[in-house]
Amino acid sequence: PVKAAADKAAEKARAAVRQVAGDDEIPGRPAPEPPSPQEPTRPRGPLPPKPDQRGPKTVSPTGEPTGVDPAAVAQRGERLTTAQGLRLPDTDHSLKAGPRGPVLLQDHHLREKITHFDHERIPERVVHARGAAAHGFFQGYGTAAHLTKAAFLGKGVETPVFVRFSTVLGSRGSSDTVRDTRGFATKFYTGEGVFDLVGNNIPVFFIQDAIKFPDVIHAGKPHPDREIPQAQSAHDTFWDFVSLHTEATHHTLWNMSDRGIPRSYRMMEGFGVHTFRFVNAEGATTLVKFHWKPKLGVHSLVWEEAQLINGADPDFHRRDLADAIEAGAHPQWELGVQVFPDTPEQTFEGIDLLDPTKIVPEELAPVQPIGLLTLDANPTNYFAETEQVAFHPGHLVPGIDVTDDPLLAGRLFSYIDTQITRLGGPNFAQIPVNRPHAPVNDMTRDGLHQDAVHRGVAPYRPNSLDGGCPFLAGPEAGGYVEVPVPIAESSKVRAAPASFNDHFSQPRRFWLSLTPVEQEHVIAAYSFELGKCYENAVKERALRTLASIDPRLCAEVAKGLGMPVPEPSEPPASVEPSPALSQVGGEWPVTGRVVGIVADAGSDLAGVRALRRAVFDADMVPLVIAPTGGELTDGDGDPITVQRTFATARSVEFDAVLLAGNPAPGEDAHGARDAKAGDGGRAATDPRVLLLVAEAYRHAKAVGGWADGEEALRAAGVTPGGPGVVTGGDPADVLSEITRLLARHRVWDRFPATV
Ligand code: HDE
Repeated sequence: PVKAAADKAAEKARAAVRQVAGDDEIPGRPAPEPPSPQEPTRPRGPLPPKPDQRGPKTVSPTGEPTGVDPAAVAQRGERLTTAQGLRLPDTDHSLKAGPRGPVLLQDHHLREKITHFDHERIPERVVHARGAAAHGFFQGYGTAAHLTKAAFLGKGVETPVFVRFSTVLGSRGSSDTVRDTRGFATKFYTGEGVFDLVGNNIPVFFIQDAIKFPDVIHAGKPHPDREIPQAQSAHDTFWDFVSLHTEATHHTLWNMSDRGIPRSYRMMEGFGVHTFRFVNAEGATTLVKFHWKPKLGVHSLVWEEAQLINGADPDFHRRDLADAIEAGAHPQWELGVQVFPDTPEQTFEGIDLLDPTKIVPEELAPVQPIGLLTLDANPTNYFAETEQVAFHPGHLVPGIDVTDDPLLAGRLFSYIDTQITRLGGPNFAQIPVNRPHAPVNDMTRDGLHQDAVHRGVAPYRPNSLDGGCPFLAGPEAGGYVEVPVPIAESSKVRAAPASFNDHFSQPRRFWLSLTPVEQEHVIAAYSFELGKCYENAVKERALRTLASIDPRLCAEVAKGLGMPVPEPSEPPASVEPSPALSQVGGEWPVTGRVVGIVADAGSDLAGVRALRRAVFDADMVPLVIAPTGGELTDGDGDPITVQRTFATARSVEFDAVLLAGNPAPGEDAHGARDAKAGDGGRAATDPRVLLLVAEAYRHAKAVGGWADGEEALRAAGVTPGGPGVVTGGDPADVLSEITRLLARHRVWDRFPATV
């Protein structure tokens, strides 16, 4: 009877197909004349599912946006259940033969719970393992409309995005503020499909050809024998590789500059690195380089600060991003493009646009703003979103195409491959964070972790059984057509163009574009990193590459290493600086800057209250630091909540530090106060406060105080009236000067310092 029912159902289904297709014949059966049915020519939806094909009601069909909240799949109802929805009375005890007896194999809940746990981890990304991400939206300005038909760049078009920032070398659990390149990957969920801009905070790359990627990464990752050091380039194998492989010189110099230690993800530039190709509605093409410009300016840590943070708060960047978004200080970047004519040479002012170790100075090709990115929501679940997001430079939309940059070509191959390993199969586009918001109607089927219950019987083309669907889309229907770029006649070779041999002119330009303070930091960084190497041959070779960048850079680093100054491998090139490459100069919004206010029970708490309000009014974050946790009270106004204690605060957390004064110096205000907290010590003499102030000063941060707050400044060795040291009687005046200083990020005149 089962078979009879199945046959009947199959016959019914065939009849339904015949009815819908308007055709009596089924392919695969002996066909009378005329032969197989013609492919339908007019679009029509796929056949309705037959009763025997209907799967369970699915929550995530690929295709049309479902509006189904993925959270509902994870957690529904108020009772604890198994993964199958069975309600549970107990999840704390294994099923045993008596309270002291052996655990029974039949405990299916124990097995499910532990087995799932055993499989909770997935392989971390081979590079960019440590990241932090946020949701947001992108608004096109329409200013690129004459260059590209990409709809999401149209005027006023708003597109949801997900952005993941990352370090490159470290493992998932490594520290945020290591010296490294940062990833800046953006997923645009456009109406025409997903567009991924998978960029970095450094505009050039170590290698010119993807085939060398395993080499550079093997050299940068920890040594394979002991697996140290973690998340950094200060070791022999990295310097061995980059000194032998001089095309890495430019990227390495950027890493050794302040760009290698950003203050915040919110204060980083982003770059597409490769040259891309825009295509407009008429089919005309231009070559472009993508830039993200942060509204808060480009700012960095100083090296000692970065190292301290790695211990004090390894999640510094992650926390900073999440806190800012939660506080409503939504970070923004303007997307811009440098535009170059699409000539057969693919060069601009002599610079090879296919060489990813080269930039085009902004003075030669200004960055033209084309849209605005705002990050306004933190992920709900780190694993589901930040970990499982899958970027790929080959996720493109009509209007944006790739070029023949050999590094990009390899990436187009690599990213999809890595996702298959990392995310356990080819269906990673069905993971909620990766789902396109445009309708998906592909013909891929099955595979591990298939979430969709596909309808129809014909996932192939051409077909007649599913009405010929899905239908192809020409350019007029939004189809993606590769630009028919002519290929120069040539022969098959393993070779690079001659222009790729210039490895030093651009590093020299970068060096010459930095201010003296920034150059000091570069010298200190090379001295530190090479100082961590053991092999003299490696250090000597690295010094030779520095000699080809600049004799002073080389001499200063050689001095730090206690080594002779070598001859350059080639004489320094004659190039013009590009002032746009310097981070020093200019004033920027102070939004989200953290102002530490040190106070104790005897301080001018009315002043602290007013100061906190003023800091908030300036869109900054006040954090009160007191001897102990709890509240500071003086009986006059609201109690002041203590956010940091002398034990938990470290200077690196603050952009500026202010010391609240005692309103009546000389008197024993402490005794007179109703102090519930903060009785644990005196700010002016506590060694932890003195360290806080001394470090903030050494790191060229604005510091100050009012009333007798000066006492602690002096005790910390900081002279009131010195650069960036603000004192006065009125906290409001002190704050307004501090705010002015913060707009410039650091008190630059305090350098050069030994940091
Ligand atoms: Fe990547 N890169 N990459 N890369 N890359 C990955 O993909 C790779 C390169 C970049 O937050 C991996 O999903 C090759 C340049 C970012 O998830 C992997 C080559 C640039 C991210 C991979 C490069 C980048 C990655 C590891 C040389 C700047 C993190 C996990 C041909 C333009 C994305 C993954 C995220 C991640 C391969 C070079 C940026 C293995 C083969 C140049 C921001 O597929």
